[in-house]
Amino acid sequence: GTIYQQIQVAKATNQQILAILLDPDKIVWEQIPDLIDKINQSPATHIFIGGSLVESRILDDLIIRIKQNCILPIVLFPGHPSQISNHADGILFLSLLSGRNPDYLIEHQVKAAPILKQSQLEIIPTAYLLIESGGETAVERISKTTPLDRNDFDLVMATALAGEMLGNKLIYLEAGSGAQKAVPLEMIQFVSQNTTIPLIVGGGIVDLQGIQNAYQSGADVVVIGTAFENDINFFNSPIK
Ligand code: 1GP
Repeated sequence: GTIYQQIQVAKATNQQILAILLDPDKIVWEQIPDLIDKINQSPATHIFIGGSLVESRILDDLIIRIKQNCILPIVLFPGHPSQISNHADGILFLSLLSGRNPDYLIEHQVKAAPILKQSQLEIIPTAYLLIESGGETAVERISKTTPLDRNDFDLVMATALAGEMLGNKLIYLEAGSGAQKAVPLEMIQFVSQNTTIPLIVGGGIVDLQGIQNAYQSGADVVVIGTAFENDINFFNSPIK
């Protein structure tokens, strides 16, 4: 089936989808064999690839290299239309609905659409919501948008609901890579109870307990970037 069907099945049967986010700019080429070994030994079900300032040639090379030794689906998580690679399996076609910058709401999508039309990538429209997380994150800086107040559950829920009504297939609650504070668990719960499409949660999750807490609160997909990047033995550590 498609990546999206897989996520839907997982949601319906309470299985946990775990994505490891790799930023091509932060990868040390010599360490890739080790990195792939650790990913293969981990509970990860998907690899997301993205970063703020990725060049497309590095992107292609990295995906080709990963696919030599890893069968997990590779999903692009782009910050810009230049970050598209036909070597991936799918792409989160993001619209940053938390912000009011037209570039990230529709302009980049208009630029990307003809390129995506020529590709074989599975396109997964995703309502992308940046939640305030205790300090400025790269998403906030680069998109020049204000994150949603982490205490304003009603506004976050209304934004997520609008995303669903617009026809998006996923909702992504994002604290931002390396966030000081992850998305509040009560917010995950509130949004998951009031929407029907699968929910992705990521940003600032630093331990295995944090991953479990997100699932228990209603996340269908959890994304881990920085914690694994900082320690490739992250998934071997026992739950504290
Ligand atoms: C960022 O949600 C992802 O877009 C993952 O964040 O790097 O903090 O795990 P971390």
